[in-house]
Amino acid sequence: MDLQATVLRQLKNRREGFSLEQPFYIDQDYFKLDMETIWYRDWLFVGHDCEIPRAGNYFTAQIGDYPVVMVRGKDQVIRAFHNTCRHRGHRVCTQARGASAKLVCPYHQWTYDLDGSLVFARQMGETFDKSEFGLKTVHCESVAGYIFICLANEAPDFAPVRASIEPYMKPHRLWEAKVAHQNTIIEKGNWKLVWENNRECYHCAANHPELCRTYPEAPTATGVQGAGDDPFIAEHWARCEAAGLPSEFKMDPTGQFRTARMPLIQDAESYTMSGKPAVRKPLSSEVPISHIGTMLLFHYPTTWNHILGDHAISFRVLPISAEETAVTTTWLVNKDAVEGVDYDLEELTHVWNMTNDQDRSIVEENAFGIRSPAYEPGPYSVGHEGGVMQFVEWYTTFMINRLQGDKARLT
Ligand code: 3BY
Ligand code: FES
Ligand code: FE
Repeated sequence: MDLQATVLRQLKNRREGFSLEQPFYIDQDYFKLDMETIWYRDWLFVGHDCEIPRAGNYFTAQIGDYPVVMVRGKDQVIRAFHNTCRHRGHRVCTQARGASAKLVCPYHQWTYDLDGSLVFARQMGETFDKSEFGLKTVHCESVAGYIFICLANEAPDFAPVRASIEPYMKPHRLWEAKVAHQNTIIEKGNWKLVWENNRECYHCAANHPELCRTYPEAPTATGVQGAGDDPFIAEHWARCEAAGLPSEFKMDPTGQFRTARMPLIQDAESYTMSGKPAVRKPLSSEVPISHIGTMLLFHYPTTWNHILGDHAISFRVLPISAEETAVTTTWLVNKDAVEGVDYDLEELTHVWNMTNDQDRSIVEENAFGIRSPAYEPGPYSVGHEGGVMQFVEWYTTFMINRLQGDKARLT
């Protein structure tokens, strides 16, 4: 039986409000289908402009089977390329990041300009035409300090993403921030389990003592109902919007991305144990007030974010296999903030390092239980897990639309 037809049937007959069936979380072929249908075709957040502040700075990423490299050109434009040499395919950039006037393949030193064009290939004969062998480009867009790429030949329209993210993110000036810290953890669970766990705070009180000092566990903060009837959130939005900071909950009609500025608990300003700012210099000079809470930005399938007054934290999800996912966390601060003077790195990173580790353990135990032949889809809490239901709904609809579209094209 053809896999696509099976998956389509399972998704269409899915019991609404329930978790997915087992193979969606553990099966290699289902994973491959996720990669081909979502990851190789849609926009993915890969990193920040400020990770490559100067011409020749680059960083690499592995998206399923595709090694890619993002590089800032002499014209300051950020471009993305397939990181596979046009000679015999060696990875051109073998490090996680670096700086170089040209990109030189270590195998036989074919040399590419920062715009991807091949400028040097030793002794390839008179008739060799360098212009035919530039690095293959990957669609690349930078918005308010966030770099998105798309591996498809034809990328979906990026304009709606830009229009939604830009006004919310711009006041925070993240394109000129500084990376204070970055780490990557591997969670032994399917990428959808990482997301499902992230999309609810039903688990927070019992699992995240550090985060719960400042982040509200109420579903209004994490879910998709916006302010609900919470006057505290409505007041927060009114105050922030009056100060020129777009804040109201806004979700794209497809459900793929959304923004909202949520208040933290009581007087908390930052994700520290005390709730006080971890960084003495505010993140952005364009934010005129304090106590702005956390700007939440979600874009499926790669990123969730918290932007605070004193720092920002981005999270990048990249699947490794059916049961392994890499989560990269980046802490951004004002570019002039000095470690040890304006902030203490341990204080800045403590809460989310703890929270990430707790979430990793949850995801891994969840994956363990799902591997059991006794597992069957279970019901989400409507009150607390609306965000998870929305994620699964997005996944299901997206897969059905794409798989049906592909079928229509083939017949
Ligand atoms: O990163 C987050 O925002 C989510 C929300 C609640 C739990 N989790 C850590
Ligand atoms: Fe890159 Fe030979 S494979 S130079
Ligand atoms: Fe959590």
